[in-house]
Amino acid sequence: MTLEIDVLTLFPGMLAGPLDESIPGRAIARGLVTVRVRDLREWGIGRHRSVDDAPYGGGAGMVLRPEPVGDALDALRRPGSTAVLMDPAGEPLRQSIARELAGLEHLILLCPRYEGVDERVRSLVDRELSIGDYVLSGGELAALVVIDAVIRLVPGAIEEASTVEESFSQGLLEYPQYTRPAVYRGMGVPDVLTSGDHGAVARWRHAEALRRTLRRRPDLLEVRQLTPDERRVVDAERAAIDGERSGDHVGRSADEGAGRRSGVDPA
Ligand code: JBZ
Repeated sequence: MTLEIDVLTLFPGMLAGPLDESIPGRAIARGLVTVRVRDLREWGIGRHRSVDDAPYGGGAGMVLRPEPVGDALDALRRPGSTAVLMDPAGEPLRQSIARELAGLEHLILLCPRYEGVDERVRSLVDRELSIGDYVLSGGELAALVVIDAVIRLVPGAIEEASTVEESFSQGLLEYPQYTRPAVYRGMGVPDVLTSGDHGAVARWRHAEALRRTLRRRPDLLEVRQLTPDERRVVDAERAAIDGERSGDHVGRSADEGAGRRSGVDPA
């Protein structure tokens, strides 16, 4: 069964490139997913196919009118469709939502422009999603993020091995990856990776994923039940972190290069 996605946008050209390439491009070419990009202006009002108007009550900018959106949804919806409004006030996208969407048969992604949609449009959709807390000019890039996250989860879109590894490390950051050369600008490769001991490699990678997650995204560990082995790794790393903070630590740990140095966001 193929997942069908309709994207409603005033800028159809923004969608084409990214969907032609790489994993989405291949999944679409193989017929695992169908993506149709529809110009909202098809449902614009009057001779000028108008889609926006000034906000009641005044204020800067324009608002996406409800009628083109309502008519477009009426035209595209069928039993089993899920209509999603991309909006900064939507539910933050996460992997479990991507998994839900990947199991649907028909997804309609509505991409607003201007200052956003008329409030009454919210009652016409099934859910509202946001890809994160930064300001975008419109919903197209957000919809592309949703499409990419969803398409990878459609059976056959990526190598089965990748999804198995992903489920093993569910909710953790990735372990460090290395490839040739063995020494790059004086930096070597951890010995365990060239040891040929596959069990040791797997244990090291899992421990590294846990350590990195603890240092960079401790929030991810709070919602994760740890096995006794995992608990030992995390406790040891937490002790190491405490040692570094108390000032007896010299030099840099392997993982502090790019991360945040305090819990305070300077923005
Ligand atoms: C989104 C005007 O349309 C917009 C503007 C910002 C924006 C979206 C749509 S969707 N931000 C997000 O996913 O956070």
